[in-house]
Amino acid sequence: MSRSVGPRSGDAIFSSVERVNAELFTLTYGAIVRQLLTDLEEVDEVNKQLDQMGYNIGIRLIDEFLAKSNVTRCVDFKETAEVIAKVGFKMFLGVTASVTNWDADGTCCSIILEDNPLVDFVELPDTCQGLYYCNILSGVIRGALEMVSMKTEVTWIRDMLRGDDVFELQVKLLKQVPEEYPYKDD
Ligand code: MYR
Repeated sequence: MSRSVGPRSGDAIFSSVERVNAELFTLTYGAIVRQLLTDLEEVDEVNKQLDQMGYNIGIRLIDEFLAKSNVTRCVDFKETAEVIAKVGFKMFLGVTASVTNWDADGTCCSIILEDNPLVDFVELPDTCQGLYYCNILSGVIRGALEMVSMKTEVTWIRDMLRGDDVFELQVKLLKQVPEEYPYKDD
C-alpha cells in the first residue's frame, strides 16, 4: 500500500494526533482498571478505588476547568448540571452529554452520555459484572463540585457495558455550602 507524502492540512494532522491521544487515554484507563482488578481482586473494592481516584482528580481539575472555560458562578444547580454536561464533558472527554430527569426541587438530575470514549474497545467478562467501569467519572464530578461548595452523591443508573442503551449518571445535590465573604462590611 502506498503512503501519501507531501503537505497535509493542519486540520488533518491535528485530528490524527487527537485520535491517537484519545486512543492512548482509553487504553491507559483500561490498563489501570485491569491492574486494579488484579491487585484488589474484589470488584466492589475496584469500584471504590476508581471513585476515589476520580475524586482526587476532580478536586484538582476544577481549577483548570474554571481557568480554561471562563465559566462564572452558576445561578443554580440546573445551570451547573448543564455546564458539566456541555462544557466539562466536552473539555475532558471530547463528547457532550444531556441533562434530564429533574426532580421537583431541582436538586437531582440525570446526565446522559450516549458516546463514551472510556469504553471504546471494552467488553466486560462475566467475572466483572458488578464493576462500574467508568466509576472514575462519578468521582471526578463529585470532587470537582465539592471544590465549588456543592456536596453531591453521584450514582450510575444505566451503563452500556451492562447492556443499557446509554450511560446515565444521577447527580444529587446534598448540600450547598455558602461561601463566606472573607471581608467585613462596615
Ligand atoms: C460555579 O457555579 O462555581 C461553576 C460550577 C461549574 C462546575 C463544573 C464542574 C466541571 C466538572 C467536569 C467534569 C468532567 C467529567 C469528565
